[in-house]
Amino acid sequence: LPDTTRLTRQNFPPDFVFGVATSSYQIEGAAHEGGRSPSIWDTFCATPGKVMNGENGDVACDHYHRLDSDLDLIASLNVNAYRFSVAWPRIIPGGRGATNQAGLDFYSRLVDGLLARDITPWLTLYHWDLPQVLQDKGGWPERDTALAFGDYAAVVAAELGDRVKHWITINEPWVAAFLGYGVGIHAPGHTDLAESFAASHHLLLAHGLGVQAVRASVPDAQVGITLNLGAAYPASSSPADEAAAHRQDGFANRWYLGPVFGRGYPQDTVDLLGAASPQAQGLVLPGDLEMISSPSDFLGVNMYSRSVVEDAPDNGDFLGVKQVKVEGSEYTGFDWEVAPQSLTDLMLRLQRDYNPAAIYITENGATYPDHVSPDGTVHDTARTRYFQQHLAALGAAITGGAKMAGYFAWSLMDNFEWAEGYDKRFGIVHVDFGTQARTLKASGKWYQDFLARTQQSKAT
Ligand code: GBH
Repeated sequence: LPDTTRLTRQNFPPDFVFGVATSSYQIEGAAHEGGRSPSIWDTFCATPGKVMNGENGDVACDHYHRLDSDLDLIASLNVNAYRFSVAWPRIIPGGRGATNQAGLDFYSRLVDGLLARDITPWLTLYHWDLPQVLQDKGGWPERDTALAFGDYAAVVAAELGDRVKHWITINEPWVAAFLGYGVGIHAPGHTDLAESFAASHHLLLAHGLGVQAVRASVPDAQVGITLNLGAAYPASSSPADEAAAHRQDGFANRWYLGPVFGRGYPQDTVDLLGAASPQAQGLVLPGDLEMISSPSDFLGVNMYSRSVVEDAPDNGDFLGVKQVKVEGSEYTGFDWEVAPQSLTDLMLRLQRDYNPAAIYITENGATYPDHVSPDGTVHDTARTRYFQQHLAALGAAITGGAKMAGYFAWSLMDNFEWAEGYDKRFGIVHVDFGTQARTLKASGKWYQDFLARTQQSKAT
């Protein structure tokens, strides 16, 4: 890797987009205001034992009430772009049907505020806050949920498409499907493998319907999906471990990349799933794969780590792999390995195998136990180093021929970290959840300076 500390904005193409990212339930709060109906995360948080310390997103960063000052905060970072998500239960509280003007107005103000500050809005339509009313009818394992998503996408596109030109349909279908319906550590907390693969098919179908809906009303839109991807490596060079890494790659990466890029589901993973596969369940209807592979303009990738696996044939699940810790590697607060070289590897592999028109890193970041010093700042040198190393790795991917077009740091500010509540902090801005005070961390200062040296046209 190049010397990471010397990295400047000049190491990246002039039109390369730099931003920060958030999501609705993680920052907005105002969960019971403005006509918003409950989402599956409100329900999940209210279920004892599901979220650390019984915490929830009722208040979160109170962003809903602090929009203007948060917009100024974003602008102070010198970013070109801001990635946020729209809360479906604010827009269509009934899941389907009537729209809620207060919800539309909030995002309209957000978008106008960004444009007024010369920041490009990047809108994610679904970052896990499914209206509870749709879960009551079965949620993502039901095909109807994908159809409802298409209608919702059309509403948001009609309302904001005159000003928003960058659209992400679904954030991380793997997480929504597998953690939500398979292992149950995310909402709605179900533990059924077949359900989780039904959900994954309908989330992908929703992506295709979303692409079509956005294109129909915003002809000049750029649309794509965001996948959480992580390169999979074998723990040893034994054929058994190599095969385990290939299975892991099928489950985590190829299962989503294949359909999105028009190759269908990977047969090796279909075979492993047996009766739990969407095919065996009879859920893949004629036309679905065409819809899912509707041409998109970019691939969004959330990258945090890699996986290193060994063969574990007796571990009792369909995959038969075991994640191993790598001796001598650094790990972040979630026990995720810091593996920047794997970002280069992953990007080059995506370009080679799928040839996307453009790739954006739509999330990358790290959690550490931050300590606030007496002067109120957080000297998070490990987080700064993490960003530097991953940006350098991105530079290497560009040099190697990957069509990298942008990078969004996760996250603008500390926020509600799902099942971990407020315990795990990913922000480049510290949030005191007692007072809601925002304080730039050292990593945020570094990013701000890195981008300031380089301010350029934000026309993209
Ligand atoms: C993102 O998900 C979310 O989009 C975002 O809302 C969230 O705040 C952020 O991450 C931080 O958690 O166990 O070492 O193999 C990321 C989800 C993280 C899931 C990495 C897979 C595997 C790492 N992914 N994880 S490892």
